[in-house]
Amino acid sequence: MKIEPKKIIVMGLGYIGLPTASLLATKGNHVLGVDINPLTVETINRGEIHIVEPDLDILVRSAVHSGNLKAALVPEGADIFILAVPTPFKDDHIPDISYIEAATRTIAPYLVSGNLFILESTSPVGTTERVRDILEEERPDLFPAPSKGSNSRSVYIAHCPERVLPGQILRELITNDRIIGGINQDSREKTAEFYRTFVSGDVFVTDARTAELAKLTENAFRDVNIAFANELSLICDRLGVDVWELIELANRHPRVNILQPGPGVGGHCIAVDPWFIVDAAPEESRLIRIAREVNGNKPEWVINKVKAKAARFKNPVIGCLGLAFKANIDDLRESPALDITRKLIASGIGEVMACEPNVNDGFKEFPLYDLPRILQEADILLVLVDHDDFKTIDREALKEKVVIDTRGIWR
Ligand code: SAJ
Repeated sequence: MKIEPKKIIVMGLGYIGLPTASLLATKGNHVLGVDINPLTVETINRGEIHIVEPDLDILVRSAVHSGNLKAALVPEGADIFILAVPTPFKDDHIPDISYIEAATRTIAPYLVSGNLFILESTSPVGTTERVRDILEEERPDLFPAPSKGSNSRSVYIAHCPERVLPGQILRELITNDRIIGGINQDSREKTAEFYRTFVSGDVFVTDARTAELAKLTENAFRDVNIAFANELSLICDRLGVDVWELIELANRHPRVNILQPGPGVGGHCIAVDPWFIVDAAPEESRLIRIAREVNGNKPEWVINKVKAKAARFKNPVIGCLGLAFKANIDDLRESPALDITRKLIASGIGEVMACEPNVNDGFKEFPLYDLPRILQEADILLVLVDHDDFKTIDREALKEKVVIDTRGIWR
């Protein structure tokens, strides 16, 4: 079956919007990516990228050179509008959907009957309905009277949460199953039809609220499971048991699959999204809240470990290995490794030398050192990220050093 190319607007050219826009463009669609940052727009229009993700540079270059991907500061008329703007939280962990609201209002004047409006941003429950209400308020002409039935709306609105893993975005954009939460039956079907043009995974349809909560649930599930591993690491430390060996052995049980402890949970998703559930149902979300607290407190525990070891030295050199929020990426957002390193520097308990092989000259907050130099000079080595670069070092270099390995890579 030949698929008709569509004109598509993607609002927000970040870690989700840019790969999505580029992929859709390489499938023959005419895509305009819209971002409020002029530098981002200029960079993409040159066929370059402003974020690091494997193979994204190649995809963007080819999409821009084919003429199917352009970037701009303002949208225009199209068949399909996709929102991929951030949903951070405010103080007290209250979700901030203002970027979604603003992008919805920006798009409203360009909508015509038959358009598809898709919210991909991770969203608190009720956000898709809020989007519908904003569009109805801004464009009553597009929403026929209720007497004509709930399926007679002439703009189709759905939530289709992104689920891709940073580091594997391009593959997962195609292979992951997708959940479509339509505001009504027609919206579900139209949106599912569109995703089936470029997704090889299964596409499931449901209502908008279920789709919203499904995405939050996936990340809360992972957070709770990492919290279990992090709590075990504290218990093991107290009882003198090697947590890595313990988990390896327990995982030999056919129905046990414990995740790995670390210095805390970072990134812009797992450390954020569970709060959207807690905010919506605080009395019921006791386990989810506690898990967030367990993971949130882990950096402080690591810092106290380092302080206890440092007390044995006079002005020790502390080598912090890794700043990214997880292995083999350059992303520093909500990174516990960065948080710990900053606090160790501020504490003045010794000289801190940090190493992050995936970050280049752009990082100016404090000096970075290469791994051999740190291995030579540090009294205390603190492993914060399980980058491949750190795994292969000669164990001889660790002799005479105090090692605090929060990721268990040097066992
Ligand atoms: N982590 C551990 N131990 C583990 C696994 C992870 O400490 O066993 C830590 C990592 O080091 C990192 C944090 O958790 O600091 C999060 O890393 P991650 O790889 O678990 O997840 P993200 O944040 O990169 O991506 C998640 C994914 N969600 C799930 O796996 C349920 C991804 O599929 C989502 O699309 C993404 O959040 C998102 O955008 O919501």
